[in-house]
Amino acid sequence: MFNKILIANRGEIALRIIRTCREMGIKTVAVYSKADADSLHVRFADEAVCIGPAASSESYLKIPSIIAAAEITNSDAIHPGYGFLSENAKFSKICQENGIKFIGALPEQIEGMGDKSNAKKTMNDAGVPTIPGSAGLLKSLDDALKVAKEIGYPVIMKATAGGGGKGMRMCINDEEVKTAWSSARKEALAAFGNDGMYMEKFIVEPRHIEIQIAGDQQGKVCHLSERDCSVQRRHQKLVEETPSPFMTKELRKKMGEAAIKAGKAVRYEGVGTVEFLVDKDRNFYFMEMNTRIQVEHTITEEVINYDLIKEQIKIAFGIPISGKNYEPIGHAIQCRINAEDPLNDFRPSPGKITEYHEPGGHGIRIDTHVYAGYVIPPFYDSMIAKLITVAQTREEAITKMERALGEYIIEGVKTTIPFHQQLMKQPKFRDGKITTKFLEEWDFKKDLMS
Ligand code: MV4
Repeated sequence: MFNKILIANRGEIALRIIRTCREMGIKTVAVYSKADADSLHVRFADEAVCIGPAASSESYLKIPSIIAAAEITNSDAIHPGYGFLSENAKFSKICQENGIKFIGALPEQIEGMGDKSNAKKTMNDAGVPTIPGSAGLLKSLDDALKVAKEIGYPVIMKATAGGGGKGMRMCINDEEVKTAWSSARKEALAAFGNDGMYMEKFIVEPRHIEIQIAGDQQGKVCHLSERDCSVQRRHQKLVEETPSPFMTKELRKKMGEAAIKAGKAVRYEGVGTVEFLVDKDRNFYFMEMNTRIQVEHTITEEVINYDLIKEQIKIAFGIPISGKNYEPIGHAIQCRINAEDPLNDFRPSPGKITEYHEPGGHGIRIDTHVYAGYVIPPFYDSMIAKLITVAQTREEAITKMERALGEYIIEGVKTTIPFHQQLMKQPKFRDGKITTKFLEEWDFKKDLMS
């Protein structure tokens, strides 16, 4: 097994990885910016190296500093966590060239899936259902208008380098396609340095359901069931759950098989996620493939009783997976606790946590790096904890979540706890009638202030 792993990340995920390494008898190296000198990941790792100033671009994203830290500490692998360098093909390649195992996807897999139009073509060729639309990139405005006429309005224009909604436009007529053709390309060029666009039929009020997969170096791929991430605000997930309240045994089998096909098509190594859009008639379509461990991996771990970080490390070392597909047992829900003010457009609320008390008891899991007296720096993302409840049924998991949210004390900063408390009471949420449009339609400010 690996002797020592460097963790190129911070916050709760750095701690999460350190914990599994300790259980596996693997030594750990933390890297940190000057703003994170007092962080728990620095204290809990066996060694720690300061890699630069607070700005991510000068620390957690600075490839030469991270490689240098790996070399001076004699680390034989790097775990990138999520965000930062986790889906950076260049970094994966540089690790490879320096004889350091990157615990994540191969450079060509990251690159292939990072270009969305290319990823869609790969999946379509492999027999994974995709949304009707342009065959590859749009060549001109006339081409865009022609495709729109063929598939019929509404359509959606997407940036091939996009994801997360940037450079994406829904259009209901020729006029909107004309406007989008220039504005979306401009936005994509500014954001990604790439203005390639493709077009699809617009799926009305879809659900976002993703399938967790694992693939090994021997070419075996299995699926670890689904997560429903339909509760999102401006493409930021707020709540995730598994199983999906919309899932049926038959649909899980079909989506699981499609996800395995997707993994096999790129000879996927490691754990990954295949995201699908699911329409009201339970037609499902490939959307994107994520080649990293995700924030919401926790809920899958709870319902299949399986440490996904351990699996990543084993696969990276060359150990074959069992190849068994998993069905969820029970129900798990995760609420993302962010240091944000839900009454003020979810504006970040960094600063000192003056009081802190965590909920506990049966069926509660909290993944966090914060504690009483911790100062949340303003430089990084605002997620400060993941609160996960596990129970036999969805109803019980929701009840447990309400109980846990009520016990959670975080003072000194604004958090999303009150938002989640209101959400858990919403009849539509309780009935599982959630699509990606749910948060747009719910006037949560009114409920938060009453
Ligand atoms: C769509 C769609 C409807 N129809 N594609 C949003 C982010 C990007 N990954 C893809 N997205 C969407 N693509 C078609 N053909 C609706 C969305 C979408 C969405 C998808 C998943 C979760 C939340 C969403 C919120 C708004 C729009």
